[in-house]
Amino acid sequence: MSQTKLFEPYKLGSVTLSNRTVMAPLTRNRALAGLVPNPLAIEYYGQRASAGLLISEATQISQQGQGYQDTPGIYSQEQVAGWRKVTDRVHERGGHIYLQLWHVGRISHTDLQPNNGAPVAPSAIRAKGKTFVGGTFADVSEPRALELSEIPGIIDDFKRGAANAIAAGFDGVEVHGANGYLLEQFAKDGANKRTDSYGGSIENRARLMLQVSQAVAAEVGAARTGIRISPVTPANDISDSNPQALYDHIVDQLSALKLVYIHVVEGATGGPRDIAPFDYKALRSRFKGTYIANNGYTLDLANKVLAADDADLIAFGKLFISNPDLVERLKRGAPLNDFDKATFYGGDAKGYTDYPTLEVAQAAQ
Ligand code: 8OZ
Repeated sequence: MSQTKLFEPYKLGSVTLSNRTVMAPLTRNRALAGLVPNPLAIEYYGQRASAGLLISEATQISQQGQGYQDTPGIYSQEQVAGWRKVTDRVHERGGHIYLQLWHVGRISHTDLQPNNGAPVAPSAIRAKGKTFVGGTFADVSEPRALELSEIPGIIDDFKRGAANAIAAGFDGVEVHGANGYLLEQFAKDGANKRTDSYGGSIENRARLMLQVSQAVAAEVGAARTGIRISPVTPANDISDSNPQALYDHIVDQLSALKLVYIHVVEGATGGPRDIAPFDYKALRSRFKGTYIANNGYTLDLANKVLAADDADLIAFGKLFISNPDLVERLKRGAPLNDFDKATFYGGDAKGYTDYPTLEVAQAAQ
């Protein structure tokens, strides 16, 4: 079995990635006033530019799309200017970076919403779960069901976010269609009880995710538009009665839209890969573009999956938090730094920009 494919270049749309690792989108809650990226983010992403592709932390497309404190946005010119410094640094270091476009839907709190209103959702069903707001964990708020007349505005917000991301220098965008947020809330029947053209059948429930994907692709080009999906994750209290049929349909349509990639969270996000039976190879063969595999990957599993041609790229999350030079460490079979969960969400440079590279760690010995 080839042990080297992970470190071979890969052509993604119009850019050539230096290897097949991807830094997964990772929420870090360190944005500053105006929800502008923290200047530390320039260093944080820059330190990790040897990944084949970086995907930014989830970034809300509107105030309504925010669900946690201190997450960055991509709807104001100040936010665009802040992100520009990040993309410039990544490009200076030879890397590539996509921005993840996010609307949380019902996973939010009135304290974060415009005029302290209710978060929006396909249906007025409150998720069992917490968000982080005002420095503490709080139950998510009771949402209200979106009016049919509001849906075009949400699609427009995604389009604006995509255009802003390109203006900020990103190489492309990833639609956040995963982890129990708005687009997955529409797609899955545990959260969507609508009786209009966005509810009921698989076609109707998938409609918003596909319309957003199409609109974003029309705005910035399908060759710069990817999407993240999580067919069986229970994250944020989401569920569906027939995920295989749902995602077979979604992925057929995404392939027809010629999106550059699907980024698939296999299993429970950040948890067991085998939480529910699901045929990921069916998605792989239905989708003509690039397949990025994610969730719980080790070097061994990455090598196996690439050798079997079951994925094109492998996304690593937590390992990239604690190892800025993850690619070099994997190449050398070097030990990896442990991650500190206490500094994942919020805070300063500690647990953010201070994880040592192999070189620094060895010099300090
Ligand atoms: C962890 C904490 C808050 C948000 C996701 C954007 O799961 C997230 C997220 C992760 O996709």
